[in-house]
Amino acid sequence: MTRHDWTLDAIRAIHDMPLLDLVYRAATVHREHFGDNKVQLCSLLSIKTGGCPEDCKYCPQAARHRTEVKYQGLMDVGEVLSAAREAREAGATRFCMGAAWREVKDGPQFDRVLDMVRGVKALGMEACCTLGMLSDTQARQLADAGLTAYNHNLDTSPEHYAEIISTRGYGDRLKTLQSVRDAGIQVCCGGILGMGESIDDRCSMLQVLASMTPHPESVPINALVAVDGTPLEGQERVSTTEMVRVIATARILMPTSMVRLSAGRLQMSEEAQLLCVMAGANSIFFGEKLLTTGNPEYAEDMRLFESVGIRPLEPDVHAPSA
Ligand code: SAM
Ligand code: DTB
Ligand code: SF4
Repeated sequence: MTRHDWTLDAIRAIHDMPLLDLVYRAATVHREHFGDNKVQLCSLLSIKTGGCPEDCKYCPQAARHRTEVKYQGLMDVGEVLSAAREAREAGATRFCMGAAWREVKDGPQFDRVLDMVRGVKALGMEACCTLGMLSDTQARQLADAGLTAYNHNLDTSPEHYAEIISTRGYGDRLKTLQSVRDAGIQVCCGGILGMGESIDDRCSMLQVLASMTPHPESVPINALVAVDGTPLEGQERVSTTEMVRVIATARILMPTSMVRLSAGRLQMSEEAQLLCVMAGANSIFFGEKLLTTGNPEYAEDMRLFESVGIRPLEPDVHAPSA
């Protein structure tokens, strides 16, 4: 039975349990619902990079931050599909395309993204996009093109949001997520740890996610990658135990969701990553780059997983909008 009515106190009590009890409980829930040693391999490509008008304090792609990110306009369909083919050969079952846009604008660029989605689906992979805010109609067009999932993160709690982003509100995020859900596309929604938020903020964000009906099918948990030139450049790195606590709590609250250990793996030891997997993470981004920052080497990831008997998950051919 999945629940959608968790109180903040109940979530905080889970989050604060002695670590061994917490990981044991999360691993038990994980085993009940998945019972395998599989991790989903997702590939990520930045199809439009930098120059974003938003002011997200963590993001190297915001035009107003002086970072080393180079602007790159929307890629061609052919280029994107050859990257997707390569990712499939390396074992990816999901191909995610990210654009540094505030929102989707109708026109030739959106039409090109729709072609990319059709192309990725034709390769037999799950297709995912993260393009900023969407209207109901745009969400339906993406669904018609065969999009499996749409990534749109809450990033932090409703209480902490204004500290991080001023150019849009929490309500805008929730509205896009509803358009995605209404269009029959799977929801991929999570957040970032290490942006100066309190433990209550982390629990509050998890409460918003767990109150969605149904729960988001995938929940990315990112550790802030503090990039030079962004307002959060000096933030201290989030500790392994803090990551593990949030991943384990997410697993307990949302037992059937894929919990993705997303940004920040390059800064973690192999053991720390395995702890996250033991606490219920069952999906990662692989490949040497996330959108603009580094990620562990593919061969290193494969060697690690093989050495501990973790296998890649097969593609979900029964995904709702497949
Ligand atoms: N522009 C779209 C949007 O904001 O929804 C899509 C792309 S945006 C880069 C996707 C997500 O990447 C953000 O919501 C945030 O959670 C994550 N992200 C961006 N920069 C990050 C960083 N430095 N560290 C960790 N996660 C980050
Ligand atoms: C998500 O939650 N994490 C990914 C994906 N969704 C799009 C992005 C991480 C970006 C990390 C910073 C960068 O590489 O630019
Ligand atoms: Fe733009 Fe997305 Fe980066 Fe915010 S997170 S600045 S919306 S690319």
